Amino acid sequence: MARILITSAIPYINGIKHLGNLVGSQLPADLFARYKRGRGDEVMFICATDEHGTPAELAAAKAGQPVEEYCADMHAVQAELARGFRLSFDHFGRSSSARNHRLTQHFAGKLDENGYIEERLEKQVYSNADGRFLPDRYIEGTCPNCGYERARGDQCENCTKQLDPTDLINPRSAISGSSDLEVRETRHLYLRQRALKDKIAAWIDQKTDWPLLTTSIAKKWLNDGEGLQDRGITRDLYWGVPVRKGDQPWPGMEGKVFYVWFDAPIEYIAATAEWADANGLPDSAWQRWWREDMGAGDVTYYEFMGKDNVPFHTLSFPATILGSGEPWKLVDYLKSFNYLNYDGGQFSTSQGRGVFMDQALSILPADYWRWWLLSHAPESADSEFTWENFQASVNKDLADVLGNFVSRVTKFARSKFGETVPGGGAFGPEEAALIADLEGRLRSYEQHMDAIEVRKSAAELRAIWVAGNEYLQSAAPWSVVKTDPARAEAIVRFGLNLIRLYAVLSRPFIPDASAAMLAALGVTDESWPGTATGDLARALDHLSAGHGFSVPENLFAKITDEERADWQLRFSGIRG
Ligand code: B3M
Ligand code: ZN
Repeated sequence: MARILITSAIPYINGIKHLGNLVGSQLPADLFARYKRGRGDEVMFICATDEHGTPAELAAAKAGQPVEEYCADMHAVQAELARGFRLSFDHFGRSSSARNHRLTQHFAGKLDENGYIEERLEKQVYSNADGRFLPDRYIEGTCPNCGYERARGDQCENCTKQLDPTDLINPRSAISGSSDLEVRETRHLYLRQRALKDKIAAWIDQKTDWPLLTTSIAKKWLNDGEGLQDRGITRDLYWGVPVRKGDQPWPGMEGKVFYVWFDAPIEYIAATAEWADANGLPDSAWQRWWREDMGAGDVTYYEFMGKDNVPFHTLSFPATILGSGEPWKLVDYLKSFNYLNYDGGQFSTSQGRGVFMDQALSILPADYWRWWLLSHAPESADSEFTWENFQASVNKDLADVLGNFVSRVTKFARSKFGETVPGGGAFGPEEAALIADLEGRLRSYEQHMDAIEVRKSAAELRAIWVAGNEYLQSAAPWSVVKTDPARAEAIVRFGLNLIRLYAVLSRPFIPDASAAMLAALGVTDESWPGTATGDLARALDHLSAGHGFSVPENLFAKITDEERADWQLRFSGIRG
């Protein structure tokens, strides 16, 4: 039994995520976690909310809530949506947890001890009216290049020129609108990533099996232009992990917090500790996943994320771990995704464009979305959600292929032989031929799943469903029953066994439908077929004569043209 650690990028707290976010990390991570559990591996699947930073503070202010309260509420909302999508996290933590505070401070202390932290004096804009330093993008003013009046301190959106806040004409705070600004000096801690460059480069060079998308991004940031830069890891904010050296104060850093991207990946570890705490387990229970000296030597660690998060996970987080000099687990395989677009444009959280997780579940069950999103995952390139394509895939793959197979087999069986598995006849050459075909398909399905080739896995699973339909069509029990009822019983028995196999194999993609299929068959044995000769044939001879079953309620309803048109209109604009 292998030990598999899986983390999904942790969604930011400042709002409900859209389907593009979902398919870029949490959903494929869940697919993989369910698959590995199905194969009998020991899995630890971790996610959390990413709660610190200015966007959280601003979202809370906009909601008129204290930031602690806002984050607690939004965490509950996101946790509920994760349950709605059947995301099977072992723990869904919070980066604002006490565990993450302590671990983040611990890492910073170790990095300092090892000489990887440097203090720098900087100049930054301070807003007297807001009583705080302003990050560059929260300063607005007129662009010196094009005259656009709402240019941001880091860049003009209109002419794309990169700016410094001091370049702006009539600068003002984007928070309060106040122009009572001044430049003040402030001290910050920098992580000396350049000093760790060789170690990081050597580590990345070993990762010859990583997806091209991952390594190309990592190498670009490592080598292009000026290459890997030292990184400021503190901020003058209220909301975050207070800057401390382990459990000691950090002189000169009073009132400052760590940068959100410094503490966020550490939360993968902290959330596993939160899992142990929540289950009343000792530290050794989470440490055996994360500490090489505590048993994590045989753990294989997989990370899932969108492409924009790759530099932080291939350079910054490894810099934190390597620089600590402690035997923490580094990622073994990093699966990254391109973007999912929405109906001719981009999904956008700030503009409310697209379908968001709560809206999706309000119109259709999770499986419909899971199937479409995973079978169209943006792996080799960006992909696009259109309502036409969604309707076509759901209707074809789920309703016409899988749903129809289950319904035809169970309804025919009930009408001819009642609601128990018929025992007559024997399996013959047609069943043997299908088993041989499925044997090959199953091996390739497993290979694609092991390699986290999400689209290829979905295509192979669909082919496995199609093979069952073709078998049924050619075995034609509805004709055979007239001349050779015993043979028809054998076909029906084989068909019912196929439903069980499909439930097991489809579970990572469509867990609810899979559970409904197993419940209809009255079976609890969900074990994945073995890979030895004869194992698949045995798995398809599982249900014996006399075993009761029922016809499941329509597994998948087709999406009608009216529904599609209605949703297309409802989700065409901007979310209010
Ligand atoms: N929260 C970015 C995002 O929400 C960020 C991921 C953190 S992973 C440690 O897309
Ligand atoms: Zn401009």
